[in-house]
Amino acid sequence: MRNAVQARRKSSGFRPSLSCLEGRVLLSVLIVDDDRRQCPDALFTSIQAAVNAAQPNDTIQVCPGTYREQVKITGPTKSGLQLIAEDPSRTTIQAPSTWSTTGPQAIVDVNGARNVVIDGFTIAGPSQGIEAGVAIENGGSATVEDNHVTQIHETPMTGSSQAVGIEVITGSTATILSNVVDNYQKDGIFASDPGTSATIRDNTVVGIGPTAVIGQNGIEVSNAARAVIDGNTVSDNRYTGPDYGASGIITLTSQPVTITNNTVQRNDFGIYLFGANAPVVTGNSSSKNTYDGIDLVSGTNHATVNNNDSSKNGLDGIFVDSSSTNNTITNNQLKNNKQFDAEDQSTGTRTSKTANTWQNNQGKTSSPPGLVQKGSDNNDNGDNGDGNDNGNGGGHGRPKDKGKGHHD
Ligand SMILES: [Ca+2]
Repeated sequence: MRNAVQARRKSSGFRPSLSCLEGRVLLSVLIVDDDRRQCPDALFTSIQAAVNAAQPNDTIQVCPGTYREQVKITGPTKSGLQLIAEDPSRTTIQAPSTWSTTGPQAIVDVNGARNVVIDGFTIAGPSQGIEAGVAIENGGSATVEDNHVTQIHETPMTGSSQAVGIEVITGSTATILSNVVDNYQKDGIFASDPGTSATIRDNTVVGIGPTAVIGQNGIEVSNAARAVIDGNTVSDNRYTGPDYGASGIITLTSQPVTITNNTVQRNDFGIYLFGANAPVVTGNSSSKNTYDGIDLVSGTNHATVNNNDSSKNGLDGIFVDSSSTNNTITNNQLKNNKQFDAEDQSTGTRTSKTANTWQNNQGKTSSPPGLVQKGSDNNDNGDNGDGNDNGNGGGHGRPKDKGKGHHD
């Protein structure tokens, strides 16, 4: 293993060289400790100093401490770097007092470097003008795993849409796995722009609860990004101001998005598909949201929505607007939703003269009638299950949702 101290000592008898290995790469572990208490032999006291010294594919082991700095991992000479801490509760990268004059004000910024790993940190604001806890940008790629990304906001929190926990933008790729993201300003996790692709799995994303300051979203995919969103728990994104709502999971992209096995609760909208093309929404639980559990709106077409549980929402279990057609909605469990378990405002030649196919959905109330059936374990003595006794669903005060890129 290359020793960085020896590499600098020309008097040393052994002077390691990478070039003589001809195609093989000798990997280093660069050790960082802010105060050299946990790791007395650490060569570096700042993470950025270790990044600057690292060769591609090196490991940077960060010992417990608080690192008040911006970490910039820029360009192909930093590809493959692995920044590893053992325990987020003991190792914090704190927003710096001054930011780099170039690039986004992100605490950790992966800019064009590929196959970077960020694992095991607390990454924390707040800071004025902050854009992200972690940014992957300009064609970079990274795995962001087992971190706690928190307080990515200004002080006091403002209505500015720029601050998000983790962002994947400008044609970048990321796997975002098993992080806790909370106390963010606009979004917990944000993927955007053509060529961007994100796998967002097993994260816990928690908004600040009811607020009139900003319409938050837990996970947002927009502007031609694609994403797999699986196994996350997303809650407490609620906007109490006028005109807009906040979402647990929102897609504003026509690129493929798969939303599976998430638990989404206590948001304004649970899962909100806006102009989506052939999204797959399967196996999610969406409950206790202010408005709807699942929305298909603004020309969401060819969606597959099946085996979801949508219950105890303030308006509908599943809502489809008049512009969303050719969707297939099957085998969902829709219970105890205050307005309708299922509502479809489209018109066409499919189920109940809507433009969509509804089959084997269990519920009690729908508009128009016939979108749901009562389950065999349901002993209510009602009629055929259409339960259309709650009005026509128009004018019920459902606000628009609003993504990061949608300004007032
Ligand atoms: Ca330390």
